[in-house]
Amino acid sequence: MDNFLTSDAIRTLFSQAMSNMYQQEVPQYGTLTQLVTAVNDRTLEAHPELKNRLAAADELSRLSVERHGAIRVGTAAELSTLRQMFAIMGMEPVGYYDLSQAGVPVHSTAFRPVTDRALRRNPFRVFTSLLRLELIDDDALRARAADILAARDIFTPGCRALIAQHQQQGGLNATEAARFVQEALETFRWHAHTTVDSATYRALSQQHRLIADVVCFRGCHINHLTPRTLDIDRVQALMPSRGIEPKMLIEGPPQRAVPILLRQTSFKALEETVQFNDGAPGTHTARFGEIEQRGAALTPKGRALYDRLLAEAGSGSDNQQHQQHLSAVFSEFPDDEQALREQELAWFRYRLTESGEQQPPRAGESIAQLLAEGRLQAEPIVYEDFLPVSAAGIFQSNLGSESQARSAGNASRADFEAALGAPVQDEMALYQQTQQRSLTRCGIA
Ligand code: OOG
Ligand code: NI
Repeated sequence: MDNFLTSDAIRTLFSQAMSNMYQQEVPQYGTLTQLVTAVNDRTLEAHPELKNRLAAADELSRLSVERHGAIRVGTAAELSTLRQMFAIMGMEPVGYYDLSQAGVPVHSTAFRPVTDRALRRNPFRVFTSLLRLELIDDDALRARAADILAARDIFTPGCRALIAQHQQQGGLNATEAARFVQEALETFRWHAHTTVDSATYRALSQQHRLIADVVCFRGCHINHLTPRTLDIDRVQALMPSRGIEPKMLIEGPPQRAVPILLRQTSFKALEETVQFNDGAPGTHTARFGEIEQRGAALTPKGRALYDRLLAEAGSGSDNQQHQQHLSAVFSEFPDDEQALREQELAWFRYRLTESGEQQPPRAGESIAQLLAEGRLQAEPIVYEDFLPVSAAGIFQSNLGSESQARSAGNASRADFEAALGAPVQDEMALYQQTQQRSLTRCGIA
């Protein structure tokens, strides 16, 4: 009756609008997406079985929309309004990431769809960081930064009005949704004029380049978008041939027969000209492009093994060597689906095969037995979240080598949730529920 658009449809409009805006603002991102498409096409051609598998899972259409982005905000009020804005697009805060351990003065969550259906429609997520001003050790500068942030409004009046309207009427029709997307986009647009003079910018930047990035602008510019690649190693290797400078290392686990979690790499943030409000010209380095390749979501046990092996492997300064070393260290991590399942290292989605439909599971029959008889199929659940060590690596690669170690602030999830105005969801609980629901649907208790 109300003709409201679904939140999935609004999220898709929004991610498309963001992608268009960012490709215009950062042409090198457009070049990266072209390279990704070329490599994806080649990979699909070379691996027809992969193409069939993706087509069967209805993933081929999802391939080109598989994107995430990232933003950084300065105040609790900004974070809480963002939560309400993203809710309209079916994106909820999932997970808590403490990056202060890695010398980055922020903590973060991911706004993302949470249901199977919504993830299938469009998995677009936004990695959202809140600056921790309390980690600035200079009192006067901290107060100055807080004043500057208090004086700005990163949301347009139109955006605020549409958020309120959505909350009152429970949805937005097509016209309202289109306006909402346009208004919301303004929050993430780049501004080449800073809100501060050059001296203030320099002072904040000397504390930490990230602080200047969050505090000195009118909005919280989107700092990267991330398409999905089917062959991250190849895109990393080919970036220079397209005039793109990749970061040193691919983050995350090594290449495997059964991919796990998330592998990511990016090109280095570009140095862009800005104008300070005292008229002085300068440059600012914040925006880049990234690619991702996702694999199986791990159980707490699998994740503990991943974290241990990753720490053991350490990091390197040459990607090929690093990947070889990672592969050697990760030989301890089982690399076939059956082992991952039997050792409860990864989450799985179960479905009945045709013969399983004809001869449904009976009480007392085990999952292993049903799988062996070909009545049940198991498929790893895709990891939909982020990795703090990888995220820190991405941040660091854009902060230059001079980034100072922070007094390692304690993880402060309670502070973050207070600022957000809501708890963040536990990603492990979401995966566990997805697995459990699939078993229930198969008639397995
Ligand atoms: C976010 C960096 C983290 C990822 O994909 O892990 C990130 C940022 O630079 O604001 O995007
Ligand atoms: Ni990212």
